[in-house]
Amino acid sequence: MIDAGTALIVVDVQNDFCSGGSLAVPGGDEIVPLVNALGKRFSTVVLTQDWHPAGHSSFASSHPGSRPFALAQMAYGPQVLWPDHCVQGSAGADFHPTLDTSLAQAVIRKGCRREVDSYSGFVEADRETPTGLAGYLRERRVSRVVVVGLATDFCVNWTAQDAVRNGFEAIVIEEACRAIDLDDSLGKAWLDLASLGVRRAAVAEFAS
Ligand code: VGL
Ligand code: ZN
Repeated sequence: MIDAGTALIVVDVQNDFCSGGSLAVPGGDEIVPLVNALGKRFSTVVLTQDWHPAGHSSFASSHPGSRPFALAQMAYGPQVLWPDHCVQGSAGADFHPTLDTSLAQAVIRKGCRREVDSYSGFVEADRETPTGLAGYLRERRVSRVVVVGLATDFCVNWTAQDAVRNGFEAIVIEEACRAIDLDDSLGKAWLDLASLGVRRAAVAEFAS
């Protein structure tokens, strides 16, 4: 086992981000065996679940005349508009069928409010509203998080960044993530992560 002060955070391994999903991340399904193997090595495993109400403000369909992947201005700043995805209670919002969810002690749902998105598992896009994840981890004496899942450049990126902003050491395992990569968002994500001190580690360090 990895030491008890280190938690695995599995970001948004949900049907809509996997093949056949409405916002499929290329190769998204490929990470599932690796994530399952990693999960067995951690005593704290948290899943995040993108969980939007129908008509969510991050959906292009909620902005007449806008197409998916365009940018919109929200009260909290620029927002990429997405195809409808991960609607609360829909099959697309379910975890991938082969993800071993029994390994997780907690599920953090995010993006639940119609008018505010949340890429981060810690704080919503208004940068004010916490999800409760930081408190959960602190109460369990976690000081370090290993982040895997979908998508590298959006929810994995923001979750790892906010882990650091909340005082946790953060590590991203690149092989256990897949990216969307819009306009070099992936390259920018790795630069931002590096500048915050997030380490990019190989899976061999944690799964054996
Ligand atoms: C995500 C776009 C919209 C993600 C979630 O999980 O990376 N990306 N909602
Ligand atoms: Zn979303």
